[in-house]
Amino acid sequence: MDFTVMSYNILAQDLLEDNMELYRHCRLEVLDWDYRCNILLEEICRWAPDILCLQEVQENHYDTQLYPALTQMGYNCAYKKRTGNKTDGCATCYRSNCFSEVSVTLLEFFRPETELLDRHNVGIVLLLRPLVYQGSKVSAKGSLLCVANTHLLFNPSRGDVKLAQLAIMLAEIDSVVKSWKAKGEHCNVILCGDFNSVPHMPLYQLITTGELYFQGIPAWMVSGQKNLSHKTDCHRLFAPLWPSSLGISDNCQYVTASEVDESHSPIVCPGGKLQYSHNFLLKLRFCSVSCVRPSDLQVIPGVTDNTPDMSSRKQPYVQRFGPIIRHQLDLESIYNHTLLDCNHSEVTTLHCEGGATVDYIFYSPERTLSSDQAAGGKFGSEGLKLVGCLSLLSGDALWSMEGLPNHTFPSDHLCLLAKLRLDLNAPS
Ligand code: KL2
Repeated sequence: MDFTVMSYNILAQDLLEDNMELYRHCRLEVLDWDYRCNILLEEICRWAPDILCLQEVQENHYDTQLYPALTQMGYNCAYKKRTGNKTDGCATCYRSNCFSEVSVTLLEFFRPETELLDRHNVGIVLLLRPLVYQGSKVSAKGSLLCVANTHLLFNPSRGDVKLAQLAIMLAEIDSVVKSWKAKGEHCNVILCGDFNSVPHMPLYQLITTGELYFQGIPAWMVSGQKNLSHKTDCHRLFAPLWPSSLGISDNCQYVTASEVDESHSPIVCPGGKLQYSHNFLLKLRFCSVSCVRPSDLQVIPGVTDNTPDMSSRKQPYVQRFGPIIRHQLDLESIYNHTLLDCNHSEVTTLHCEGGATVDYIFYSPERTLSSDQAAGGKFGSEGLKLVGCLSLLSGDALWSMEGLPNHTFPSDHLCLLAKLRLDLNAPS
């Protein structure tokens, strides 16, 4: 079964009006909501994705224009507005003749009891089962599809918050996948949205490699949106990134109360001082980041020209207790962030202050089964096969059409669109 997924930040009108200086280059008519809304719906109609993940969906526009139009086009929709006083949120829609809904979770990243999680971003995790048509008979069949959609915090200097928001998202996906695995069903994952982070930087690395060594990294570096290395008061990341009371492990999995790793939590001593365990403090002594020197480091003879002693990293406990966050989902990006000419970077968003890739569709890629699994009687393959995707454009190409938004593209983001193949005979 082939199906298409679109991820699209449609630029909420209230955010556009709050940040008008970003759209100085635009003709006024392309900033008008009704004008943009028409082009947007035309664009969705043209590509007719089977699954549609939208960000920056303003609640009043969703209620009065988008929801009615999308329903008319055959979509079922889930919507989650941001908490706090912002007026937009995320919407995930799917064609009701392609999928049936198994479950939906609306996630809020704002956690009043966790100081770090004080921002009002949200996410949606939807579990879908493909509908298969055989003659006139329709049946729900084949592997489940977990579709997660989010818009992470924008603030370029708060990578620590972005990582914690991502961890909540990953923990929710993990728990859906695990609970179905326990029932013997395999579940493929699609994670998409606006991550406000650029390719190959730490947040992206965590998603695509399943692992991030974060100790000592400056918070701005996590997303890489802006180089803030000139700031002297820059905040760095130290373990633990979030308190164990959040209920999420450094494997980005929910932990039950009995599993909470006490070694991470400091003991509060009389007088309010925090006391950390010996093991926890050992983790902080050596970190790879302390061996990486900034290229513009001022040379002080005998001090900054000394070569860091990498042999100290060979000490066994450095590997065993390194402050690392991980996740167990196997995720790959649909786009590789360079255009086919190899000379230009893809951009997914562009305005006066520049262009970048911050939007992604990640998916569970097809992996060939090991001979053991094959011998165990499993046939077919797990994972999704990438059939194709809609090309993005370079910043130069977009500036040659007056930047974003313009008469063709109604948002300051482009849509991402992928066609994927699901093996309906996959082992379950
Ligand atoms: O980068 V975005 O646009 O994914 O396209 O996500 C945020 C920004 C969105 C939601 O908070 O609003 C935009 N400067 C530029 N853009 C901003 C700012 C800002 N100070 N604040 C919010 N946004």
